[in-house]
Amino acid sequence: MAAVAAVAERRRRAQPGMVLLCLGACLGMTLAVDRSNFKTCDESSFCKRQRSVRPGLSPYRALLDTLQLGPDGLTVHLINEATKVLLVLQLQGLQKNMTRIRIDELEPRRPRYRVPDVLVADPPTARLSVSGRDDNSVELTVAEGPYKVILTAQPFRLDLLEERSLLLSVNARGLLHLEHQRAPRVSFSDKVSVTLRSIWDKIRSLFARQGSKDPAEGGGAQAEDTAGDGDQPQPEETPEKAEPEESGAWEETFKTHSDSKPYGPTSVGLDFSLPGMEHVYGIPEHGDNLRLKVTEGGEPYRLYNLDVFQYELYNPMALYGSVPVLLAHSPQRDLGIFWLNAAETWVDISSNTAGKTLFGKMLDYLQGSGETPQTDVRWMSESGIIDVFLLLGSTVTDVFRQYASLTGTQALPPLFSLGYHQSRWNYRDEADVLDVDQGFDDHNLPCDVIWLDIEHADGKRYFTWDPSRFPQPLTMLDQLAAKRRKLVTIVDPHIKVDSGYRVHEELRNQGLYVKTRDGSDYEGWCWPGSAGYPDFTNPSMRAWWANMFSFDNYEGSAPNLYVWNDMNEPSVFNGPEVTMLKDAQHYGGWEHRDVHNIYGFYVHMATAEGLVLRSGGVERPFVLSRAFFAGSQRFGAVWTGDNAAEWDHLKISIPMCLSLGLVGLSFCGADVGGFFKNPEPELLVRWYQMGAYQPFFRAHAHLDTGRREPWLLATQYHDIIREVLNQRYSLLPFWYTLFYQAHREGVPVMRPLWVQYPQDVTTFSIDDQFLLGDALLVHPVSDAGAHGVQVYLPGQGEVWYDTQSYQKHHGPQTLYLPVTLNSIPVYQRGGSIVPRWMRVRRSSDCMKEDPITLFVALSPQGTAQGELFLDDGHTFNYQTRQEFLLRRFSFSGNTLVSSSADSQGHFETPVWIERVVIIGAGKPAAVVLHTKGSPESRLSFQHDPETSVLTLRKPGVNVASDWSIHLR
Ligand code: MIG
Repeated sequence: MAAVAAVAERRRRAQPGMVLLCLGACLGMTLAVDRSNFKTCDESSFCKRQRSVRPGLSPYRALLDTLQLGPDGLTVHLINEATKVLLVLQLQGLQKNMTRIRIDELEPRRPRYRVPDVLVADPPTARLSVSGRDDNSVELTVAEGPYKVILTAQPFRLDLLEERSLLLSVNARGLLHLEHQRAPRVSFSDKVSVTLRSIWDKIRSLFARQGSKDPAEGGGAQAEDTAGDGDQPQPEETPEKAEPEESGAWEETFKTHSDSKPYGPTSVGLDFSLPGMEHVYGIPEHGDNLRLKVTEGGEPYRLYNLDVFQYELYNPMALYGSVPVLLAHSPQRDLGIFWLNAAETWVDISSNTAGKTLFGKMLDYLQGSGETPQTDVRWMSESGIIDVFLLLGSTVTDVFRQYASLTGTQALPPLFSLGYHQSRWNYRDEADVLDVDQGFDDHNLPCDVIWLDIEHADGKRYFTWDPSRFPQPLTMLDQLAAKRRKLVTIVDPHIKVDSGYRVHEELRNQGLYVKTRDGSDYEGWCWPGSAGYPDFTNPSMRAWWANMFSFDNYEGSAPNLYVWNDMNEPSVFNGPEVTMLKDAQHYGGWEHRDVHNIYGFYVHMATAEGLVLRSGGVERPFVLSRAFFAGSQRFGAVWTGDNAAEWDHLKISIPMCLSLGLVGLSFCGADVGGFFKNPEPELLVRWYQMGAYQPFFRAHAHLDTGRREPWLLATQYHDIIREVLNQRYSLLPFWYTLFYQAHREGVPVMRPLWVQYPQDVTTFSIDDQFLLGDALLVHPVSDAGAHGVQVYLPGQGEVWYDTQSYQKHHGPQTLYLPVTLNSIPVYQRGGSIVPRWMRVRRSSDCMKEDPITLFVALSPQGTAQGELFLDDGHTFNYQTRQEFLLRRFSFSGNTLVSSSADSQGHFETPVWIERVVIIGAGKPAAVVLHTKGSPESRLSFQHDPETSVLTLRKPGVNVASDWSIHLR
């Protein structure tokens, strides 16, 4: 019952009256979010104001006589004809087929936030030149790009064209809406006048009903002081001058919380039209399908990092992380839109074909009468500037690379972190941890990491240990190290306000906490009770934090201890929507409003830096984070938060992780087993089978659930779990290589089918299966009592081999496959080569020098290719000293060749090739091995005519060497 009490306490603090609901949920009723805790677009005043701007003629006009063209791109002023407020547009052609557009106020009263630290560098520009001009437009040509930009002055719009086809238009619907900063109507330092003002506003708005003017614009341009010096604007005391303004513009309340909005309305919005596009993806994190839905008429997708208690599926509500990147796909083309803004953001999607039946669309097509399909995307953010990158493809891989060139690629994880992680809230004490550790050995199951949740710390004071339960952490860590296993401890960003706690004392004394509007330390309610929130947007704070992970500062930590950042949205139990007040103050004078979505990114960044620092820059970090933003892939892994032991939650882990992979965050997983509630054995087994084929593989559970270490299942399930853990561990060389490719090229590890089969319309909405790299197709089983699944095998002329039976199937086809509880369908594509470690041991560290078996699956043409990346598995030496191997294996003309795919890399390793399994091969008369400098030798082999599997025994060559094997 401790758990119920803990959660109940949390709910009590957050929302009195929620206790009953939680108790009900904890007792096993269907879980559901309390939606009233979170804003709808209508309840978020800027979203409502933005959305009330209707498509039509834009009030903005580009002043072509202000146009300037320089090496850094083009600038031109835009005027809002209604308010006469001037904006400045900066347009840059970027190398690699991208365009960047920034729009800001020409003379802002106060500078607007520009998101730092997300871009890895200033993106190299490509020269723009004017290639045409008339009274109302300018045509620009991008030096290295195949595309042109046409700027139309009135109404303002931009069109990006390649050859004669229109790729994308900006402001074609006229939804550009930038709320310029204006003088406040009344003093906000005087609460009385605030109250008076709101009464006044109400009276005025009653009288103003007849007025036809857009109230959001307020006509206040002449009245306001635009000579801002960048400091706090001086409020005016002239309510007489005030025009009616929509409620929420200067002050906003939600439930019991009020947001003082000292700078007034500052939101930005803009639309993008994508002709020819019917399928859009991305903008995680949502508990929703992979393919985004049309939102017009409903709620837009919301991006606002929130700790959503018992989140519901299949809706556009915001969750823990935000990546403002959208991908558009058609059989002809792929595009991306990266909206670099860290404030609360909403995304509306509309389509001219939505609502049309497939039949209707076909009729249109046959009669040639239909419009071209088109998707329109509208972005709305509460503050900041408009800063958007248009990633023009043309292929989806190009889009991945373009985005990676801006925000970086997935950090190369330490090998161990690709193994299996055993977590729960909480392992009680040291003995419990060591028992669990021993349990894996006793049951002959591999495991790399055991996790400790918040109860391990002394009174939720992170960086400390509960003295009675964890009196000897170093001894415990040593014992795990002897098993070649790791420990992860949780370190959350809420710091207990306690004068006896060194972390708090230092942060307070150094002024490193987030501040309230009036400059005192902001305090919120969280696990430790009253807590301060370190201001991670401050570089000095991050440096201080990173330093806390040194072995001296974090007492009881050791090199095999890694870290987990939770609650970094940030979660504040008694804050609005369970997060921080938007008018809280950050480093540089920015409001929390401006930086909200990037807070968690910085926590993750500083923690990862800490782990690098503690080893003097030698060891690669592993940090799991719940909140994230664009670029978080550089710092480690993320997970999908507090899911539930329900079949729908098992299903949704596929589109949730696929969406993250599409926008760069490959290292994604969901709590195996489901966080809330107790899974029935079948669900737990199916979840292991799913999790084993997802990038981050961790079982985790709520404090209040029953224990569920795998051996606690009835014995009939043990072999099944062992089998699936073995499959995971055998595939580690493959996973590791996929992560290296993600790290090097920015391509996702776990991929939607359409990424590999961009022409195949059937793949565009598939949510229940996925690819690992381009080699394995996984169709997990996510229905209770399933006897079979419908598997879609894509690809004209492709063949797929069942990895269990080696049965061969031709694509494209939908195959009904009977299933038992023992396994899930996994296929290897003919044409791929997958490396495996066939002897599963206690942990990945025990296996990393084991010999490799190559699984060569032949295409119908008798060819196959694959890669293998190897290094020491844990340091940066692959980067700093080029100590790695990237091997390429390719099979054609009955010959398998091993060569180096990167001659820069050198790595001495005992790893050798112990076997080659060729799937789809005939029986050769002889098999001959050639290596440099030694005479050719014959290999023994075995051929199974039933399955067409040819097994070559003991080539015995070192994995670093060049060799070839010939089938004669
Ligand atoms: O408010 O640390 O998502 O994985 O076990 C709950 C306790 C706080 C939420 C995390 C979950 C973790 C739990 N945390």
